[in-house]
Amino acid sequence: MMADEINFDGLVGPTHNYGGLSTGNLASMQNVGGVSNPRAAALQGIAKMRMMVRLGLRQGVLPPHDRVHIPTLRRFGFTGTDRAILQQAWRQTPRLVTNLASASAMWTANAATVSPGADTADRRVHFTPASLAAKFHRAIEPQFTGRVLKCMFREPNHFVHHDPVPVGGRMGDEGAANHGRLAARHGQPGVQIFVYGQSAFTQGQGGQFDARQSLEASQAIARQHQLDPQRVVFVQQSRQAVDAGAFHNDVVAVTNGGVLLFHEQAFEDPEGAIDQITAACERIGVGPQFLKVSQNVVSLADAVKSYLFNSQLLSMDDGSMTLVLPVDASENATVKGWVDECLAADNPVRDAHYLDLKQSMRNGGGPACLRLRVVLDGDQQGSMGGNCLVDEALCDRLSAWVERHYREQLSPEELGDPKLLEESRAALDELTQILNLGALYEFQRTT
Ligand code: SUG
Repeated sequence: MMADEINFDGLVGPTHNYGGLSTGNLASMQNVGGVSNPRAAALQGIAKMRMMVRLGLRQGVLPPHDRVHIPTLRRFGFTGTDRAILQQAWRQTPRLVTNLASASAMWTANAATVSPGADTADRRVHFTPASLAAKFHRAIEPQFTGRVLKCMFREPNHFVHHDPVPVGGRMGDEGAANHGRLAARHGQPGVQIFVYGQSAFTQGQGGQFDARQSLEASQAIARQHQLDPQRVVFVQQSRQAVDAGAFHNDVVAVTNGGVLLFHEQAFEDPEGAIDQITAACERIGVGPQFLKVSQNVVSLADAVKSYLFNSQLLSMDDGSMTLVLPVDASENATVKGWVDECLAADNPVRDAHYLDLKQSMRNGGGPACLRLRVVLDGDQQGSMGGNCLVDEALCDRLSAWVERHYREQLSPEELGDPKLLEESRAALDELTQILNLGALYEFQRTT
């Protein structure tokens, strides 16, 4: 089957800020309280999409969520007009408002787990929105994510939408950030790799930070996506990596084609993982290539700081692969040295591009966090709703839209400002017209 991988990037929302909401994510913890630049953040994201288009790759976009999320404040007992609710909540419980103001839906690697039709028993593309149960500010995302995905991928002959995996305790699911796939080509049968932190039923974590992904949630997704168990591998994240700040596996590993690029300390049992993946790949006639980066060359600390492994590894038309990395990776001499050597070595990676994504990086979001990979054949692409496939003209329109609506400075103290809420809604209202998504947001339906 001929199919393309389309990377759907999350458009950064107008309330992008540094709330310090993600324990275990070192960048988020270190940058708490800083002044953000939502306009620069959104433009950096659009520049990434534009670069992908210029590389000849397929690119999509997902809209931001509505923040501050007033419907959730209503569920916390606040009543009155939206403006009054925000003001009261800000006076009584500002930390709740900060959580409901996060633009965290930009990191669409956490939006869902997606299985291409080449891997599923019914040949349809399966989507499960991530529950994001581990962090309150993210646990409010799946409902709207599900709505967006259903709106864009609405043809039931092609697409299946599942509910998020049930939550409670440690039953968390973080979506594609803890999921990889190896296949000869995107449209051909693949091996899916689910990377989990621990069983949800394990007592205690035994480490400094909580792992977010549970084994049972990963298994549930493999089951409901109707994957062939012979082509599914469950691999445990290493405790060391989680404690070093790899709160998602995509901070220390990335897959593409037949390649798994990973840090030596990414997995609890690296040899066991390689054996299992190799055996599963043999069943589909794929010889996997393991690009293992040793801790003597790049330490876990440098991997987490530079986000080397949070690069996008992309297949080009000529059969080679390209890395899209954060500029932070080029600022670390050891990491840059590794990339240079990798490009010269005997493997498919031939090119590297470094991008300034500093606004997102300060919250622990690199290039791979900002994208959700969806493999679609021609018919599936043809049936998509909305105007969410990106070309240069759409990048121009989106940039102009950002320039019109977004602030250049935002500090967490300003999140209770009703003017910010109004500005954000005006921006999102116009965006639904640009992306042709209809009345997607609750505020468009109730007013
Ligand atoms: O869930 N940061 C996000 C970063 C997500 C990165 N995604 C992947 N690795 N795929 C998180 O920790 C910080 C928000 C704040 O502190 O204001 C935040 O949510």
